[in-house]
Amino acid sequence: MQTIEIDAEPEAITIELAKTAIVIIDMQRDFLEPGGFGESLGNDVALLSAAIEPCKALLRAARQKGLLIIHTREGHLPDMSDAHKAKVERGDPSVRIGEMGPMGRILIRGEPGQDIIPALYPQAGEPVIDKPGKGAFYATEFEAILQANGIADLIVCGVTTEVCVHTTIREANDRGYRCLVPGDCCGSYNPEFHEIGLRMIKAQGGIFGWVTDSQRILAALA
Ligand code: C5J
Repeated sequence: MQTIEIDAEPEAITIELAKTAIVIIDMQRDFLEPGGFGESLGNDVALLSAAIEPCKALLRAARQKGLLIIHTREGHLPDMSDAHKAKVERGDPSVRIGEMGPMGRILIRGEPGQDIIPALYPQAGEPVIDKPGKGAFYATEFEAILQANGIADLIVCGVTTEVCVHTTIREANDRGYRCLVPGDCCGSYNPEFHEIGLRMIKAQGGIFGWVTDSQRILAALA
């Protein structure tokens, strides 16, 4: 069983590759491309694109090493029975969840905008978790997949740092998973939230997990 040490803050972390999953959170067209959910909320979606190449490099190395790779997509059933009123009724009514946009109905499963961006598209066999919430655990099969694969540690990438990445690692931390977050593989519409979000994870001795970058993970995997 291969064990590697990855340089990180607040300290280096040693992981067993067979017990580690890469989790790519919500790298969806709805968040990263114009005309989707992210833009409908008034955000500059271009701010998230810096995370694409680091994620791509990490995915390439992880696939070579045979790590479990799990992708998530935020979104709702076409009848929106899994979308709380409190979530839907926010923002401009013409561009809310379920309304028609240039990439189909906003944040609805099966619509082009809800799918993962082509640059990071899942390969056959990689689980894709459709989640109605911000975290990957709520109302999904995520934890069952982790348990079935004997996963203890997560390397969590994706968008946005302070929303779905944070919610997922906080939930994972409470369930006993160690989370390592490569900051350059994450992104936010608000760069300040991204920076502070990363600082929050590693503060207080790593209260929610560890923070590193793709280069340090790639060096450890090489
Ligand atoms: C948001 C996410 N920000 N994937 N979703 O609504 O972070």
